[in-house]
Amino acid sequence: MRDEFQRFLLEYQFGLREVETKLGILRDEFLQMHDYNPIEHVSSRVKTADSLVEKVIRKGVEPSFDAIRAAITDIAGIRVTTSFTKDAYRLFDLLTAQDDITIRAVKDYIAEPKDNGYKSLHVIVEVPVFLSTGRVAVAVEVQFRTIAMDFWASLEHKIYYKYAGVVPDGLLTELKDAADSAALLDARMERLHGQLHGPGAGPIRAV
Ligand code: 0O2
Repeated sequence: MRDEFQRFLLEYQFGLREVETKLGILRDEFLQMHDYNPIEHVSSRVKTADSLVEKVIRKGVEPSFDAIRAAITDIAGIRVTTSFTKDAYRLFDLLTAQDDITIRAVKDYIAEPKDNGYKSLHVIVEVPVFLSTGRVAVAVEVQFRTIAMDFWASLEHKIYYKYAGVVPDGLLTELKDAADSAALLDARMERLHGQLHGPGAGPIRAV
């Protein structure tokens, strides 16, 4: 059972590697062709066994590999941090347009931020992984966000855990204000960047 579980998680490790490679290729191509790096930072993780078991129980998922595969879509997760909002969308477009990638779900919290101020573009993709036993489609959650959105989300996450989910109202209001300031900063930086590189240049030009 333990071996089977390790193998199950290994598939997600491989899925991450595939998507990381795709993002790395896009970044290197942009650097080479346009002297521009659209990606500030990429981080990835496979959920720990404990955290996966906790989520399976919390969501009432049947404890079988097939049921977990179908219901828990963030076992493999990648976070792509960009300088500008336009880069987040452009990278999303370039990744999801690849013909071996299948989109399972999209949540655009940049266009429609959560009530607490959270912004990020989430996509669950399926990427093929070729094992000795054949091809498997592995779900990977990719979150695209700017540095400002990421800064806010990291702090909010820490506060949320510090208060065990029951954050005082005053702090919630401050967090929402901070999210609004981060959004203004994003807009301002993108405008300045546009001025520097000429109208319509955009952070990433079409390939
Ligand atoms: P971790 O440790 O980052 O993995 P799900 O619970 O995933 O089945 P949900 O909540 O509808 O379904 O998914 P959603 O909205 O796509 O959010 C999933 C992830 O987005 C979270 O994963 C966080 O990483 C991030 N996220 C979503 N909302 C917030 C928010 O309000 N604040 C912050 N800081 N991050 C958020 P996990 O599993 O919660 O955590």
